[in-house]
Order: sequence, then C-alpha cells, then structure tokens
Amino acid sequence: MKPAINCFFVILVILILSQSSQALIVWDGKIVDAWPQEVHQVVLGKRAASSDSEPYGFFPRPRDTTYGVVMIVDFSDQEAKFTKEQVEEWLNKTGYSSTYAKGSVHDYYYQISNGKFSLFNDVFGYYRAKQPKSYYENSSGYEKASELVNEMLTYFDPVIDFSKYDNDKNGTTESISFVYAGAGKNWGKGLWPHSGWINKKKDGVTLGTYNMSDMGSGLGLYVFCHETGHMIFGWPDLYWFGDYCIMGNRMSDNNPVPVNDFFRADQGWIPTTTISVTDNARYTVAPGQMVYRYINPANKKQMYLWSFIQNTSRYSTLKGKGLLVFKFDNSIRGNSSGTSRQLYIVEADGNNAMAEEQWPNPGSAATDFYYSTYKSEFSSTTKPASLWGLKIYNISPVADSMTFYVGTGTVPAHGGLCLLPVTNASEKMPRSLFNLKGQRVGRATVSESADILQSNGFYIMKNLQNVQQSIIIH
Ligand SMILES: [Ca+2]
Ligand SMILES: [Ca+2]
Ligand SMILES: [Ca+2]
Ligand SMILES: [Zn+2]
Repeated sequence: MKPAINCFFVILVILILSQSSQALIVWDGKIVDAWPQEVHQVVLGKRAASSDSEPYGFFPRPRDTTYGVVMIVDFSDQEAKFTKEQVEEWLNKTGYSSTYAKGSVHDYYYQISNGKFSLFNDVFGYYRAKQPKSYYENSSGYEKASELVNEMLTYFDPVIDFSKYDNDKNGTTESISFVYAGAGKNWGKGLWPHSGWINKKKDGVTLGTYNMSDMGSGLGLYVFCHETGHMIFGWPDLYWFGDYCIMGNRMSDNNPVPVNDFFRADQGWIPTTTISVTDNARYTVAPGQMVYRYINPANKKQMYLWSFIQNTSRYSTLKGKGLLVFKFDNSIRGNSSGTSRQLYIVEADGNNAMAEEQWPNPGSAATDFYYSTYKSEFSSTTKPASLWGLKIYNISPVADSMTFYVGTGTVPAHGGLCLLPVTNASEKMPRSLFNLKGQRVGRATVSESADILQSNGFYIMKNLQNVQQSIIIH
C-alpha cells in the first residue's frame, strides 16, 4: 500500500473479539488476516534484530517498560460495578488475584516475558457516556464505538497528556485503551471488544492503535491481554492454532495461556539456540528455559522452532506436554486459512486437526507433543515429515527436563555436556558457560558430584546445577 495512509485515509482497523470464537481484523473496511506491514513499520515502530541472541524482529517491539492510558466509562443504563481503584489494581497491582484474574494485566505480561516487559496503565475516569449503553450497542458495525471513542477523547483530552504514551518518542502512541462497564452484547458490532487505530493528533502526537475492552462481570485477564497483544505488539489472531497461545482460542478468562514461544522469542523474552545444518548435538532443556530454531538454509523467512512445554501454571489448560514444534513462514501474512498459516503447530500425531478447524476445536491434544514412548523423532522420514534437513531424534520422556538430539551425523561421546573455560578447578561457581563458538550461553553451579573432563582447554562438565541454559555442544 502507500505511505499516504497515515495522513489521508481514515483507516479503520478493527479487531473483534468473540466470546467463544476469534477476532477479526478489518482494514479499510475489509477483513484481513493480520495488521498490514505499514502498521508495523509506521505506527508500531519496528526494531530490527541484529544477531542470533537478539530478538528476531519480525513483530514490533515496544520499550521494555511501556506506559499506557486507560479511560473508563459507564452508562445511565449500565452503572460502574468496579471502582477506579479496583480497575487500577486489576491492571497494575503485583500479585493481584481474584476469581476472574490470576495476577494483574501487568503480572501476566511480566511473567510471560520473564520479567523483560513491564506494562503500566494510568487510569482516568469514570466518564458517564452521553447516551445509554443500549444506544451504542444498537449499531450495524463499529460506528457507535467510534462515536464513544470520540466522546471520550474530547472529554479526557484536557486532563490527559497523550504524549506521555508515545513511549519510544517516534511520534505515535503505543497503548490507549477504552474500558467500559458491563459486557459486550453483540459479536462484531456495537461495543464488542476490539482493537483499532485512532489516527488523530493530540498533544503533539498521533494517537495510534487502541483497544476497547469490557469489564464484564469480573475483571478478567484474557480480553484485555489479548487486545493488548494486537495493540502493542501487532500480533495477529492465531486462527487454526488451537489453545496454544493467548492470541489463539480463549480457553480461560482468569488464567489465559502465555503468548506462544515463537512470539516470545521474537521479542527476546526467552533465549534462542539456533541449530545450523551441520550441528550434531544433544541438548537438555527445562520447561520455558530455551527455544531452539532451525532456519531454512535457502530462505531465512522460514523456520522451525521448538521448546519444552509443561501443562502447569499458565499452561494448565493444555491437554499435553513435551516438545512442541512450531513452523513459521514470514512470507505469509497472518493465519487466513488452515492451509495458509504464518505460524502453526506441527502436530506430532500428524492428523493436522488444527488445520481443519479455525476454532474453538481442536483446542489441544496430548498427541500434538513429541516425547519418548509416543513420538521420539521429527525428521524427513517421519510422519509428519520435517523440511530443509532438520532432524530431531532420541527425544526423551517428559520429566523435569527433556533431552533430544539434532543433526544427521554422529554426536560425539561427550555430547550433552556444557563447557567451562579452564581456569581453576576449585573455583566457586556459578560461572559462565560458553559454547564452542565462544558465545556465552549461560551460567552454572558445579555440584559435588560434577563430572569433570578436561579437553582442548575446556572443562567439560556433567551434572551441573542451576544451569539456566543447558547448551549442549560438540
Ligand atoms: Ca491532552
Ligand atoms: Ca511511539
Ligand atoms: Ca493433532
Ligand atoms: Zn483478536
């Protein structure tokens, strides 16, 4: 499209969230599967990746600490059930807990980002809308939602300095939310929760993406966190993705699953080990500790990524555990059909059930995961088969950690070990771990029973404790 969009078009980008279903993105009046690239580049302020250990840079990256503004509204026929202080706690309070939310919105993003992303929302209101809620709900599309947005911007402009919410000072805000009393009534119209783009100038900045969420009967986590995913990070809805991401199906309101590990790695929230074509190695990994990726040698936009997922904590709604394999193809925009998906789960059972149904079924299955006694290999000769020469094999059973091998050649006998540079064997740990390329890959503490071999100027160690990143080398 064209750069003129910012100035001349009133762009309607609407993401609609449904109770038991998925949302829509409407761009310039038409349903699309993902934010157009312009939104990433112009509005959301894309930052590119510079090396393997850095974020990938496929999606927009906000500042590590981001401030948003939340304007709250109620109506003559739907009075506020929660105080402004309760709304502030739901959004920001550390350790917040209610029937409707395990943790605050801040807690959710802080946890799933491994403490790398902090979102704080300043709350203003209440504003009493000019019309009853029934008026705004009686709308053929989102025109009445826009009317309410305009009302609220006019009302709050004198007391809000919107330039505070242009966190990276690129001229456009990152996080503007409108949260209303009561619940959304009609899917895809009226005040149904959605995200969009305001595209108006106030206080010297352009008001960019926004989210409109409902308070519902409790103050739940799913809707606001999901809409925040669209608004701040530019993530698309993950149709045909099951329950494996908060941008996918809505399994739980009070304890939604995390953002998937591909999006997390893309933000730099979880470290990545990149496996190259010639690597033959064994890796041991604990849940949530590391993701592994294998890039198509012929096309850097395509890759496999895998990690160890345990169905506990934020993942407790999943029906299985083990290694979960993702496939990403950045030449595809969003997930527009079962056969056109930018990101999907390579289901270990090979039945491709997720490609068959958009939502809400199938949600998840134990047979989607790789683990010993079920499927211990993913390669060119398995079903499903891998592409581009990737071979993952000898995948262990699920335990506190999991082990797997990669490569089509022989893994040396000491494969599966970590390296420490030779200095002083009695030196107290923890110490840095390095791989053979000399890259620092983590820290470790040596236990009494650590098994130490000396080889080529390195100590090769087994039985390490507290290994944050157990990088296995050859
Ligand atoms: Ca102002
Ligand atoms: Ca900005
Ligand atoms: Ca399946
Ligand atoms: Zn959505």
